[in-house]
Amino acid sequence: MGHNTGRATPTIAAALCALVLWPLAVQADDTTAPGSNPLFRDRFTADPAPLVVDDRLYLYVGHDQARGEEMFNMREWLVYSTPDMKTWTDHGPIMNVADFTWAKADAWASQAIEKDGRFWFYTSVEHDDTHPGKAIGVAVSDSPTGPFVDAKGSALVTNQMTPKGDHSWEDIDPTVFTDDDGSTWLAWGNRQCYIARLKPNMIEIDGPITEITPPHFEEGPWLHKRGDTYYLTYASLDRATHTDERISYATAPSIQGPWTYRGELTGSGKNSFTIHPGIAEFKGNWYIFLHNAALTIGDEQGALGRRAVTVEYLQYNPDGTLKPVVQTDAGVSVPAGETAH
Ligand code: FUB
Repeated sequence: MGHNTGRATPTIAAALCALVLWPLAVQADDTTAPGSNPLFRDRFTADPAPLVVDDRLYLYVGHDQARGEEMFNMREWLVYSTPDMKTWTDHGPIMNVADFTWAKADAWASQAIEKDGRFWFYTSVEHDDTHPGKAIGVAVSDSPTGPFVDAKGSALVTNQMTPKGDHSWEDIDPTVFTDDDGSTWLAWGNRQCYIARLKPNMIEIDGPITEITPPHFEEGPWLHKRGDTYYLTYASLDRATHTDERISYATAPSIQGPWTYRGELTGSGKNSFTIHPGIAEFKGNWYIFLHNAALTIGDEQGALGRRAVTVEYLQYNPDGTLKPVVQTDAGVSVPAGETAH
């Protein structure tokens, strides 16, 4: 063996040591080990949004069926769940774009939360020609696995409600967060980032829509809180230096800000222009779900619309800032803190 070159005979201690370390090395290199990336390999998935309910973590994703030259072909959302971040149950589709009668295409990014015993699913779609452009819909279910039904019968946010933006896909990528006082907030956007409070009925905006666009904001905001600190994590694009999105974040002492930019958290997703964060604490660890385009299925290779969701540990410094995250093949198949890729 190459690593023994120069030694006449390995000692028994060295041999025992190698035997003890060998399973770890194999696990780190084994890209099929439970918890390794990408999480789901039989279809293309994007825009992961975790939700913890009791002792399971549910993961909502968009299903991309793009082929050939198509960029995206997303018509439905799927949900998976896990009790341990290693074994996943496929619960299938929870909703189709057609279930929003006023929408005509594009099952883009979403997030579900639980409130008052029901599950509320906020998502991005293309509105029909009565309100041209992207829009945000809200659906509801009594179960995290659906089925979800349109809760409002019309869009919660349309392109016309945010006149500042000069493009039609400004109103996408909702993130929803319930604060300690019980108020629930919706943030969203592309190029501009907005936040608004929701009424207790969860299907109407309550008060003003406020712009909170942090530096290099592109899309995909995600709100969460740890201790006294609020986090706004998002897909960023510094056009002066990068060609693909990365993840950046800001923090604040309250949901209403002020937000302080904290810099980049990740690099770009492999082969992918987009990247999209979803964050949750589950059974004592924090996780950040992302996507890249490293998966190949048959002839269909990773590309703009052929993405696959991944997960990494999310770790905090003592001052509450986030440790840089690297997208790895090993994912959470190895314990937190190990660096195997
Ligand atoms: O998956 C469609 C769109 O691409 C999402 O809404 C964005 O966040 C980006 O990931």
